[in-house]
Amino acid sequence: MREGRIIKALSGFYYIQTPEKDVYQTRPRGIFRKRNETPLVGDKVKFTFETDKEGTLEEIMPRENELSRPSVANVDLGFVIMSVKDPDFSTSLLDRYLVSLEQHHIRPVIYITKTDLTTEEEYDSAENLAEIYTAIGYKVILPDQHEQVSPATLQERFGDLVKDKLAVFMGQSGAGKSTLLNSLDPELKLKIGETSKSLGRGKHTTRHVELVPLLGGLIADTPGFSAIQFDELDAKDLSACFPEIWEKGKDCRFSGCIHQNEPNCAVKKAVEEQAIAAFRYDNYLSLIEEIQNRKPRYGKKRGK
Ligand SMILES: Nc1nc2c(ncn2[C@@H]2O[C@H](COP(=O)(O)OP(=O)(O)OP(=O)(O)O)[C@@H](O)[C@H]2O)c(=O)[nH]1
Ligand SMILES: [Mg+2]
Ligand SMILES: [Zn+2]
Repeated sequence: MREGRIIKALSGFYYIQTPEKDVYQTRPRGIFRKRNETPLVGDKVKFTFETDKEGTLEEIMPRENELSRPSVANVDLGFVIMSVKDPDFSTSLLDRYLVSLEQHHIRPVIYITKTDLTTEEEYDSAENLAEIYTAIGYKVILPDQHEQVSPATLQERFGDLVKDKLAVFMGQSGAGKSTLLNSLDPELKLKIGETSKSLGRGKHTTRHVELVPLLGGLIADTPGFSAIQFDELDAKDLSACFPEIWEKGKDCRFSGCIHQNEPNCAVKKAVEEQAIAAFRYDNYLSLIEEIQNRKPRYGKKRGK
């Protein structure tokens, strides 16, 4: 029995990389299907091998965490890749990605792409947003407006962030996830797609999750998505996914305050005093309402 990590899942095969960097193409044992258990990219696993290329996936080690969109296990770091335009920047979408990571206690990093396409004014507003999110406590990477992209400058920018970690790149289709990975390592030659000019949307070029060795760790390129559901999140737990709201919420009159309609709410006061950005609070409120209006789910969580 050998140990490794699933780096790719495709057409019923699981590709397992060993610590020595050998890759085996494996089929899972029937027992996984019987138990309704699906191996995920990122899983640490045990496998047996028949040849030096093929084998059988025998056992999945316990997971530290599990993201469902993108579908990856044992994630240390989530890069939210947001384009300033094509597709347009949306704080409401950004906040949804952040919540989906915060919910799983995965550290988010915000990376802004396509700054080369901006006017001065658009770049200024991107800088302004970067400042707001930095003040909240997030690491934000905002490239210069007209910089020469090279693997060396990018590697310097990422520094040791990814070293020994499993990171995922997540974001809308067309945001530039695969492009950024190719810029980090031109050997990768990941497929990239045009953004539709008329719709300003990406074309879902990346179709499966794949881990690539980069910057001393592993990074997952993932298919773009913008629909995020929060089926597992209760209204009372949402404020923990907004660090600045969580912090101010400690001073609320009621201990169970969800900062919606309660009197003497320290969060609402902070918004009035502009200590919390109004758009962040608005995004928080829309999510609270979405959760409150969610249809109750019956029965067990559906297996995938
Ligand atoms: N001008 C400019 N174009 C970019 C930049 N990054 C990506 N693009 C373009 O944006 C389009 C989409 O890029 P992709 O890397 O395929 O986007 P993706 O996020 O991987 O998209 P999916 O795989 O569909 O999720 C391509 O035409 C890229 O050339 C950038 O920094 N500047
Ligand atoms: Mg892609
Ligand atoms: Zn409150």
